[in-house]
Amino acid sequence: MSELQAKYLKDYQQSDFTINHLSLDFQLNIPTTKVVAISQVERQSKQATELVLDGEDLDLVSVKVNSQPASHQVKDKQLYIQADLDNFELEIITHIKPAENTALEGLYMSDGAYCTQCEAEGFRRITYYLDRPDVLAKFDVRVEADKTEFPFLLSNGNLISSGDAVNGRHFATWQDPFPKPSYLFALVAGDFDLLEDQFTTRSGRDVKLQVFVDKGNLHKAHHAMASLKKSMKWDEDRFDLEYDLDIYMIVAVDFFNMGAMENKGLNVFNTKYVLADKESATDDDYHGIESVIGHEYFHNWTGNRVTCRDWFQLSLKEGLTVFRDQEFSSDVGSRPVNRIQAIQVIRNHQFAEDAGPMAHPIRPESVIEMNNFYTVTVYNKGAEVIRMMHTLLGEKNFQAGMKLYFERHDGQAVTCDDFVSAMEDASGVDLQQFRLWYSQAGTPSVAVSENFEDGQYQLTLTQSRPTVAGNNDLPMHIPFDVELIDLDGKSITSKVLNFTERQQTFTFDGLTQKPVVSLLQDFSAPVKLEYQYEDEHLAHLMRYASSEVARWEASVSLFSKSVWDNVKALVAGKSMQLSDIVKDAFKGVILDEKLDEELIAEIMSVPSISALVEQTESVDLDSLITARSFVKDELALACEDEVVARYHTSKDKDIASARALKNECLSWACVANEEHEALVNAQYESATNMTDSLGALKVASDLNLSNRESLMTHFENRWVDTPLVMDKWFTLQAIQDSEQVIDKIKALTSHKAFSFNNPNRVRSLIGSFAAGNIKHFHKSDGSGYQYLTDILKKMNIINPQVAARIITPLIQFSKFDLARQQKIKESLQELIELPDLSKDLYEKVSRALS
Ligand code: B3K
Ligand code: ZN
Repeated sequence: MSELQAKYLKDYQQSDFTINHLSLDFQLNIPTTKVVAISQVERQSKQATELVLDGEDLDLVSVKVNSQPASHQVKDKQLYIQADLDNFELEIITHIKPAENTALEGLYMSDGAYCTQCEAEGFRRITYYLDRPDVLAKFDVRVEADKTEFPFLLSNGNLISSGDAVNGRHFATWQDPFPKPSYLFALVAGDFDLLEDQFTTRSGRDVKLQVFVDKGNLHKAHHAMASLKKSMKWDEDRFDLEYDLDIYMIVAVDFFNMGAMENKGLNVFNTKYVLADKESATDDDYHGIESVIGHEYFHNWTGNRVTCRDWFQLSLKEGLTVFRDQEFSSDVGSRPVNRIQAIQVIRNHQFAEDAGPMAHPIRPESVIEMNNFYTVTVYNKGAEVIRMMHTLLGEKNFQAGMKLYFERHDGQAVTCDDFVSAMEDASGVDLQQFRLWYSQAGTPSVAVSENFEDGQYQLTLTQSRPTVAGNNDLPMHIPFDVELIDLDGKSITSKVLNFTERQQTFTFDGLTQKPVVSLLQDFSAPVKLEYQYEDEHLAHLMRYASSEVARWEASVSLFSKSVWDNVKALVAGKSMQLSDIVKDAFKGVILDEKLDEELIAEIMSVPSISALVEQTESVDLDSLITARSFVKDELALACEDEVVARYHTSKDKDIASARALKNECLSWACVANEEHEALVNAQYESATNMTDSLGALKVASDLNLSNRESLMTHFENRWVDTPLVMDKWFTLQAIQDSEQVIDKIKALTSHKAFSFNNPNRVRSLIGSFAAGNIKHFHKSDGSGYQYLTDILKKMNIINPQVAARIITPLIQFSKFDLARQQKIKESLQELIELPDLSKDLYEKVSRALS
């Protein structure tokens, strides 16, 4: 049971031993692969006489110290070796079984190719090692495998030699000149199509670029390659950072637990974030690929050159790298649209995590299974924390801070505090109070009140935080961006307030009339706002706020307020209604010729049910669903002529923003009147790209139009052999509004394109049902919960990481009624009693039940 014990940040200690060089030799074979690991070990503390290494699911063959068999013992997934020496060579031979590894951690098979995933603690499934990020070694790797089956043998760094071996086998040796922790190790062996290109860094070094994809997919690798070159150039221009090896490889595999992995010089990617052509990938897919390719590339400096001291510091590399990829996407694309999407992740997902049993600060203090902490809190709230520092320091000081950070820490494994100190020292800005963002969990709330008298406008801000275990209740440093707008829509002033006390009043003088205020512009801090808006006020902001993000923000508030007003009406037994102010505000946006089409599309894609659930403490789900449908229907009816007209004007433009708007218009048109179904058919039939065909199909499916079945069948037949496209089809099936949806999903798990062993498939069918079909997942009879529980029991054995991801909607139950909560708890109880419950699920389920 000791592995179910939490580990604590406060217990961190340096390792008694370090390893400065590791040579690995892989004899790749099925069923048994042999791994020889030779470490050069250095003792750091004279008192230490025993070296303790991590290892899991390994068959230990031998242990030698300085070429002599060494006394050792294996206990609780650790290997204890007697070692009363300051320096020695340790040789360990292990046997592993990659084809049986369905957890996809360590060395495993994806569609006949060997590949690895070592972050966070997967390297210990390859050999016994000091598997912790603060032990940095230079790696030499020799890989040997059958030559015909596995023509490409890849690892980190530079290729040193290759050639034939006996019995139709061949080998390659690789050397990585940069010391690295074990989590950045990678190995790939397989048969691929290869796209090659090159990039000349600004100091004039030539870097070979390679993208490896499954046979037959070469034509889908070009966007990934272009994105890589764009990322390399951007990091030089904006962050003054250049690539450091002679080669950069990306391998796309279909079996992958996450999006991608930044292994030094050899990134392994989920095919979802590499493969794209116009026919099979949507504009969103293209955007996702560019941003994930960027993200992994940017890790080369923020993560690889400077890494984490321990896993509690994960946000050091992830928060910072998400901030960097968001800035990349904003510099090369639309800044407001990228910002809107980032804000939605925080509001709709991170706030939910913060309000649920897995709430943790961006630097967690205790962890049972590290893989459970690759979260929206560590990543996305972490990025917001970096963004706030950027706001407080400004671009110039922020870049000076980055420079100082690299000067001080290149080649080291450091802490979040080291990063903040570099920012502080380079800028002279005091970040002492700001550091609370790293240690306090939970979402702060800011209550706003205002007063206008004699030309003076006063804004009083009061901050509070929910009680979360381990939190001290100290006020935070919140950069609070406001704009004051006059009644004619002209901007009076706009500034970032330094809000540092529990309550603070800010005064604006010399006004002639009471202004309309735009609060927390650009979402300048990840906080909740408490402010009583009037419809007129929001409609004014939708029209006149200088910031496009603020205009979108006002539309979200206006739509949400309309829904909540109608929920109240329902509960009071009154009839629902929607004011002309709301209808006119949306109509105004749809007719606006000057606004970016993608922004209009964002405004039209009004908050989902789950986004609305996040805005409240407790929810009457049935009333919420009714009220939301009412508001959406009324809006669509009021704007029917305008959306049909706008549909036709954007219909034939070959740009992503026009396609986004067109698809929103199509959906609104069909909500207003099913007669527009003809437009859906026409668009589906004439589509020349996936954005258009999926857009039409989604409208037919979401609204249950009469053409739904025929279009779904056509799409299935067309794409049944293209897994990533089938994922889109599985998702539409999973989120449909049908009383039979669970039976349909059950039947689809036997579809020839589905496999429980493939995380993308499981997420697209089961994950989307639980997270995206609120109405049927939370059906009051508990059938949704029971179905997910059955799947979780199965996935607990096949792939614990995937199980622990898709359980999220089941543990975030605090807002639902007691009858639903009771049913959920019964399901969780069933899980906690499983005899072979993984650490991953144990941590989440036990926190949810306690
Ligand atoms: N660092 C990896 C994530 C590893 C997840 C391990 N469970 C991808 C990324 O954030 O870039
Ligand atoms: Zn990352």
